[in-house]
Amino acid sequence: MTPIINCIVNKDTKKNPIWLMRQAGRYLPEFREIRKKNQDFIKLCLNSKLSSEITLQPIKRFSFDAAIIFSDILMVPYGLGQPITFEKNFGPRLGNFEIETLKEINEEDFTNSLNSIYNSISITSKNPLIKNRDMIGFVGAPWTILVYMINKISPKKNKLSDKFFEDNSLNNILLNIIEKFLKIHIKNQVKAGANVIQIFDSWAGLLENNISEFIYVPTLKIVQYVKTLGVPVICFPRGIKDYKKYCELIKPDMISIDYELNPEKIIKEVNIPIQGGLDPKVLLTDKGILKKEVRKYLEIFKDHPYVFNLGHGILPETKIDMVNELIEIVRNFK
Ligand code: 1CP
Repeated sequence: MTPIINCIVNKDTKKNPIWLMRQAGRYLPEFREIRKKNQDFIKLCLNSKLSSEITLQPIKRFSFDAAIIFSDILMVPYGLGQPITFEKNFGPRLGNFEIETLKEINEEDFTNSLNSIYNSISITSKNPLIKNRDMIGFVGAPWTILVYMINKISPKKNKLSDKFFEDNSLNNILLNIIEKFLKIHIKNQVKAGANVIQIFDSWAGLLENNISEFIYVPTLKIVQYVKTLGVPVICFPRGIKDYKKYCELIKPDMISIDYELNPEKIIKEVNIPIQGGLDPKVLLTDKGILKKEVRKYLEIFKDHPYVFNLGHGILPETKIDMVNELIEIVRNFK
């Protein structure tokens, strides 16, 4: 059994598997090397050979227990025909779309436009390096995808505009379309060889009201769908205020926690396997602080099925040496 499945299915507490969110990314010199020659980020995500190579980079270097496919949550809006570019030091910038055009997109068109991602999963999952490791596929949660599609840039630079909730009928039509294609995207990834699905709700914490309408109801539909495919689903509702309620309503197979959440509180509140938590900024400090902080999580979760991970993506300025140290601490803990 692969490490994450073992943790989820057998509730094994003897070992803590480890992987890091955004492990295939900018803190790696070998990634930056490829990125320099491939300025168009979308094209890079759609290059099966390079995407597979990037996915395997952190496995080769650190021997993590899971690989996560190099792609992006915003490939779904791209597959729906919404223009999108990634600008240096700015992030994603999305263009306009016509709801009537979106309504006409069918499964085949969508799948064709993202086929190279599925191909990349297929190539990667057959690589000998993935033997005995998990191959994680992923999507953004409906709410987070809606935020990017409507807001068109990262909301952290702009908060959510007041206009966001102005046209709720548009939001609802769009949510239905997003749900439909997230399911297709998940199904295609599983068919290609993903054995775990993670749902990133990076902007869950932005929502003060209407949490049921925009988070619980649509996410539950996606989670239930993943379960019908027979693969476990990990949810990461970053910044959500009430993790307990989220877990009770959504029932993911594993909950990934953000760094603002008190780990001593969550362990009393939920009884499903837990992942993550460590503040990625701790990797920018020194080895003494790192050891103390990492051991804090390992101690708290020592009798609970726990996958070691961060409480958000690894930062681009992270030093390789600190990642090596982190792995050392986790692997030598038990
Ligand atoms: O070189 C570069 O500039 C590209 C940086 C980069 C990378 C390496 C982006 C742009 N996306 C990715 C890959 C990526 N994105 C992965 C690959 C696998 C891995 O984790 O190793 C994954 C899982 C994602 C998921 C993703 N994309 C999320 C959810 C996780 C999170 O960090 O909250 C989000 C919000 C995005 C959108 C996105 N992609 C990239 C940027 C700069 C952003 C915007 C982030 C923001 O709005 O703040």
